[in-house]
Amino acid sequence: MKVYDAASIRNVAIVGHSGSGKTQLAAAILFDAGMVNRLGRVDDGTTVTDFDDEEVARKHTLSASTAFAEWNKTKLNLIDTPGFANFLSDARSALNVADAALVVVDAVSGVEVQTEKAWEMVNEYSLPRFVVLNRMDRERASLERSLESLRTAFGRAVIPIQIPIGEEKAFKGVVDLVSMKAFTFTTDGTGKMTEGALPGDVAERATTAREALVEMVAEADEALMEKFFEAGTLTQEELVVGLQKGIRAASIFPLVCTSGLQNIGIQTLADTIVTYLPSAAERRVKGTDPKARQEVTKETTDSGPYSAFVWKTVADPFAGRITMFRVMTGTLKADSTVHNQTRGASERLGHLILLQGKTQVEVPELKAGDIGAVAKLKDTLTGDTIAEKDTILFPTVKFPEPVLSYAMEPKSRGDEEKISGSLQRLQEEDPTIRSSRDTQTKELLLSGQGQLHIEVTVAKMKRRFGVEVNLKPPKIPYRETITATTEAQGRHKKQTGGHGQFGDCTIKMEPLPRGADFEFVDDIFGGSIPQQFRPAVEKGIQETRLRGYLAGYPVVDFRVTLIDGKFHQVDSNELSFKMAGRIAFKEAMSRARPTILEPIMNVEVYAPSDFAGDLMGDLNSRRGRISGMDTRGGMTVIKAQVPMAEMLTYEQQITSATGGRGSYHMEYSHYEEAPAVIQQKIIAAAKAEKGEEAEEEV
Ligand SMILES: Nc1nc2c(ncn2[C@@H]2O[C@H](COP(=O)(O)OP(=O)(O)OP(=O)(O)O)[C@@H](O)[C@H]2O)c(=O)[nH]1
Ligand SMILES: [Mg+2]
Repeated sequence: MKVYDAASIRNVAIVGHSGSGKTQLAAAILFDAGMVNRLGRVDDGTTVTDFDDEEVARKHTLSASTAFAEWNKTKLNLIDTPGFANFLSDARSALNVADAALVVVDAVSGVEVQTEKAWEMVNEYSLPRFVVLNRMDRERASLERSLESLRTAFGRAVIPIQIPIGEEKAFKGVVDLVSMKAFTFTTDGTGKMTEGALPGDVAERATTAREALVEMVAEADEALMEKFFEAGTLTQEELVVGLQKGIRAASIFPLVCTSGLQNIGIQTLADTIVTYLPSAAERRVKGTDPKARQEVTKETTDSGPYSAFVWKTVADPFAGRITMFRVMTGTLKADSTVHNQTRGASERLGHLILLQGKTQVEVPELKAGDIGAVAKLKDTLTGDTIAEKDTILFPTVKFPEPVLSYAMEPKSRGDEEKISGSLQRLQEEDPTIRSSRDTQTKELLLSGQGQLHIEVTVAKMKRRFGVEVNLKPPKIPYRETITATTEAQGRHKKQTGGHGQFGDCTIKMEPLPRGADFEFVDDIFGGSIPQQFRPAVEKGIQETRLRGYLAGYPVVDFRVTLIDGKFHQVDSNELSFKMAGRIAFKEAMSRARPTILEPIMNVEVYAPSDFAGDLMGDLNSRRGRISGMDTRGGMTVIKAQVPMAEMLTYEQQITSATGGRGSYHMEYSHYEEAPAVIQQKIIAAAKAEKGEEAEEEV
């Protein structure tokens, strides 16, 4: 593969709702460009970009991947991204290193939930974009209806620069409204294209559509507007230039028509990418000067200091770590040593590679604007800047916090270490998962963006690292506390033969505010307990309080004051006072009106306003307290505080209630006393579990 410079590179992220045909489109472009010798199909698991076992098995993209094609002397770097909500942060990472986006829309469904989310993300990065109206060959596919939904969602700047020839099953090509030429394709998947004059039945529609396009382009540019008024129309050249400008200014979103599966309209799409979308050279590279701590802007040129941004990492059990980056400035050379500016470490680059899905193609160097990869870096992770020392640092990407956790149980005993090892590797490639040990429940937790995300992570663990776990909803980390002040005495005494044991203490126990945990105050006046034994009383209480009183959860937010006690010259020792502490604690608890605390979450629900009523009703039934409501556009944000225990099944609920249009986020807020009925259930469950454990031990 030849090395390209920025002016002849187009970096394009393919985004959109799941199932709109992004992966299939990439497959068709790669086939038409001769990069692969057969047209890969998602349904056969033969596409370039869905190569991971999980992707093949599920027929969905779960992770962004890159491919490249040579088209009209230009290198197209295509980044295929997932459409599923759980994996959208990967689309964001891809957009971060792309110079333009193809927003793929299903011609039958029109705009869908993730189309809107993808669009918002493309806005975040202010990228020029095309709408690719795909699956035009399907029954009930319609340009008119889709355009209506697109314009409702994204405004009238969405405008066709092609119209289809033939409908549904008979879809066989497109009219390019700029050149007013017809391109028809064979339907055997080979993509053989014939260029010709307009068929009679579409000529009229094409003329009307072209007029609308010309007007839109003229509107977006003053100089063109004048020409348009003078001449009554625009020349083809003027139209091309006007479109190029309008696309860059995000004032025009051109729409093209395709069928990725039938390989129709794909070559015309590739032409459009080359003609209209910005080259990598147009990007202004932004970062901070690490020394001056000031923002710097640079041109994308291959001379001068090198810099690259790491946008993704893949944990391959065989090839090791694969680091994917975009060269931002300068030139990276194979077999050289580079500097990781983020970590202040040096890294040895081995082979530089281009990734055609999973296939690695070696190149001697990569120039500014290109996207490539390198294997086996030691310290470099996603978000890092590789750059000549102290020249530039790129902003890191913020990944979303996990919204859902499951508890993991190893299928075979002793696999814990393998689990954490493989999770650590997977975390490198997916910064949106977290694993942790709950200090209280002792469970190993896996947290992620949703149920599917967690399931896929577990499946990857099994396939790649051979580690199997069972998933179950996590235990709720309840706590116990007291509500009344009491005093109690604890006496431990054993005097049967030989050396005896004796310890005696009196404590005062009082409630403290939430979050205060546990305090121990030594308030003994005089020597009723010798100094050296007093810490033993505290130790005894500490150990017991962590084992709980009502249902086995730690007792928190109380103070114990040691006020009195007795000791024996010979029989008293540390152990005796520890025991005395325990007894006093239990005695005090029995009268301190203990109660159970449950964790409360701050929840934010985001959904189309039509669902607001239902969702609030549902939150109420989950013992939630609505604390605020806000509308943005057609969307409503509901804020509420809801007990964690009621949120375990929320993902399924919100997905089914809103047809996948709603999403939510939650984080821990505080602990609160659980209602009496709930407490009874918690206590009963704890007893049942204890019974089981006892049985197991037998
Ligand atoms: N009829 C028809 N089917 C298509 C077309 N493009 C894709 N498909 C089918 O639609 C399904 C989804 O296609 P994909 O390419 O996997 O869609 P995607 O957008 O990549 O989906 P995610 O990876 O989940 O985001 C597959 O069964 C494809 O065969 C098309 O142009 N026409
Ligand atoms: Mg896909």
